[in-house]
Amino acid sequence: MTELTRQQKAHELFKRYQGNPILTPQNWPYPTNAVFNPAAVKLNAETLLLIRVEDMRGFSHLTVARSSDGFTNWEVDSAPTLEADQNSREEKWGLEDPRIIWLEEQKQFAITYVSFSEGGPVVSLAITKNFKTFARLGALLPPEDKDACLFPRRFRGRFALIHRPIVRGEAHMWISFSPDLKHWGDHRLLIRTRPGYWDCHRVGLACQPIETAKGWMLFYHGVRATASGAIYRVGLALLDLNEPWRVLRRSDEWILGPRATYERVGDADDVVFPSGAVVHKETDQLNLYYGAADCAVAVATANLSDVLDYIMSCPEVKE
Ligand code: BMA
Repeated sequence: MTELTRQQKAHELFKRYQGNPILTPQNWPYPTNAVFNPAAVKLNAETLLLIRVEDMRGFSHLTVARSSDGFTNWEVDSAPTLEADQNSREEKWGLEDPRIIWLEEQKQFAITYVSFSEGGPVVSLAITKNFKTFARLGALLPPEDKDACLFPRRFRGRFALIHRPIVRGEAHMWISFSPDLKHWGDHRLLIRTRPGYWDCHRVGLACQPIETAKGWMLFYHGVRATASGAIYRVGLALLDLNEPWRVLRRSDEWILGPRATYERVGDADDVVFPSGAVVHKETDQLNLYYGAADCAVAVATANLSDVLDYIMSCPEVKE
């Protein structure tokens, strides 16, 4: 496949839902400034989004919205679902950008989210069965850290976490390991920013890792700083199924970038920020849920098999 054919394929992979944005502050049962960056899972045949909601102080909390088709008729919880604990220094300035996976061993959902602590943003973990009651397991690693998600199972006896610390101003994606979800170590660089490319300034995990026959499909956001601000776009990588610290493929080009007005204009212009995905195996459909311009929630769809074909046509990553 030539460069141009592949770029064309990347460009056509995802279709924006024609009813976008699917959720805005106008759909909310209480006053908010913005609703964006949702985690997504399937629960009881419904699509459940756990959405970042920013209040008029500029602090965020997380609220559930449910829909039977994943596009329309959202039922939004009438009050915040998971709020910052006002007595906790870890959660002083709110909760942001959740990701969710089903932890097979615990038979519970694991939510990793950003807590805005006095010392900067940290990644915290909460588990739940029903999105009504939550057990908070605390911060996982020191600040500054964001964009984290667990994998649904252990690898060689250890849980694995993808996250994005900022070290010396550099923002690469890392993977770390833990025997008990509390003590984390064996930190390894996973995906770096690429000088010259669209993802030269920052990279961070987008939605939860998606298991496929060929490996873990990983959507990530990449940032380029420009004279008029940052542009957040989305790229794709493939990780080894049994050794997810090994990156097999990575797209040269982005597969989704700000184009629609609701993505180009908002509280933060030119941002598409996926943080949840739902795969419908029966129809091969992948719904990618994303925050648009830090204001609203939107969705784009693709066939999972097309996304897999595309990533297999991308360059192999040499370690
Ligand atoms: C990142 C995060 C996201 C936000 C994005 C664009 O650093 O804080 O929550 O959507 O910036 O503003």
